[in-house]
Amino acid sequence: MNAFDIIENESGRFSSIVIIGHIQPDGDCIGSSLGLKYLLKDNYGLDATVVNQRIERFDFLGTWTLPGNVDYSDAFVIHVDNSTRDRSADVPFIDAPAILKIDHHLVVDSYGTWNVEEIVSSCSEIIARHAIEKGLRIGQDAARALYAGMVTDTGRFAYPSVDSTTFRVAATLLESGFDMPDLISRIQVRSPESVGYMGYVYSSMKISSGGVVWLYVAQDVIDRFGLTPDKVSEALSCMRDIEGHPIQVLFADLDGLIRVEFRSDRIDIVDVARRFGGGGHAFACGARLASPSDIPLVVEALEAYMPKV
Ligand SMILES: [Mn+2]
Repeated sequence: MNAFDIIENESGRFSSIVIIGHIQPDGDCIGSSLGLKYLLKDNYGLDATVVNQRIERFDFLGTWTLPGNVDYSDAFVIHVDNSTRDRSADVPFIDAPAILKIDHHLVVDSYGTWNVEEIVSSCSEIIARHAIEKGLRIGQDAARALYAGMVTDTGRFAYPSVDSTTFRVAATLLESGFDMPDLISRIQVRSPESVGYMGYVYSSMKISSGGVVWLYVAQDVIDRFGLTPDKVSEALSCMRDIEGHPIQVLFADLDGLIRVEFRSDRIDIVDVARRFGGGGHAFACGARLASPSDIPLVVEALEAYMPKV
């Protein structure tokens, strides 16, 4: 079902439209939520409120409301890029009378009244493709936001999730005429602190005896470089480039727990994430640990998935 059919047919019965992303927002979360907001305004004259946590790097794409400021009692909620209800940027959304879930992660929690769940490269790709199939007008602001989501969630169109449809959708977005090189340079720009952190990552990451690349970013490091959670995750882009080591895992102190992010080059490791209470995609997933003493257990569990040579 086309997501815009659902919005067209159902949203008018409610006093507001609210678009929400997941906690610790990334480019796809911000891009898909703002891109959808612009599409609704340009094509239907609908004003939607976007709710996300702040992520400075994407401020140039638009404005949104911070969690905790929205009344959901008569809201039509569109939740984007979020697999499970507990990962929402604004958990009280679940009490809204109407929820449209649009997501591209493995399906574990169909929390919507309507669920548009497609396993493709990004949530932005779903929204853009539905808009194209529906014949909607895609203005430069919408195209730029959706393209930002696509380009960041695919590692610049390099991940295995990219297929020919991804490029067809991206091509249509480019036809709107937004300044693509300017967008890419805004996304790629790094602060001096961020470059310092990359230096730390390259000199501190480890390769276990079984070949898994891992790094634990403790609170003192986070403080030293002034890192937000999404900045911490940028370590993964350094860790995945080591020849012959297709599995990486990043541990970082976060809110009294240890956030774990798993990545692999086409090896299905999501069972390890699930074993430690997490989930996600086959090649990109996450979990939380209560204590650093569990780190060796996670690394050891991943070693069993390394290709045998
Ligand atoms: Mn995404």
